[in-house]
Amino acid sequence: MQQSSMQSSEHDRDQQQPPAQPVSSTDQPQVRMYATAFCPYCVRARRLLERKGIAWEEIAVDGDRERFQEMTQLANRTTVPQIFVGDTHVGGYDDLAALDRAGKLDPLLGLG
Ligand SMILES: N[C@@H](CCC(=O)N[C@@H](CS)C(=O)NCC(=O)O)C(=O)O
Repeated sequence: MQQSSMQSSEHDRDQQQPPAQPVSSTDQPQVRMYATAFCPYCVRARRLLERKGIAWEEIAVDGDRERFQEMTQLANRTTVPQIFVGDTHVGGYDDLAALDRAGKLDPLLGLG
């Protein structure tokens, strides 16, 4: 499977591994997605972000209680995915897709 996101976890941080891909360019706000590996909404969100051709930071909350709590505090929601663009909390996949349908996602991502 092609991986276009950077997995972030305690293990990665301990290993001091460089990101697999650039997290953001100068023109684009940082995109962060709290997610689990196989949840269908996370898969859909990844596909949408891939279609946009952007890089994002993925924060794996599978079995990571601290990261999951961090997500619920930041998003005030307990479902995955939770997506942030810069300081803006977009929400889950449905919110991301709705923003795209409304033509508001590209400007938020600094595209076009
Ligand atoms: N409307 C939400 C649905 C997200 C959702 O239901 N995610 C599932 C995993 S695919 C989940 O977190 N379930 C746990 C729960 O409902 O507490 C979205 O589009 O992101």
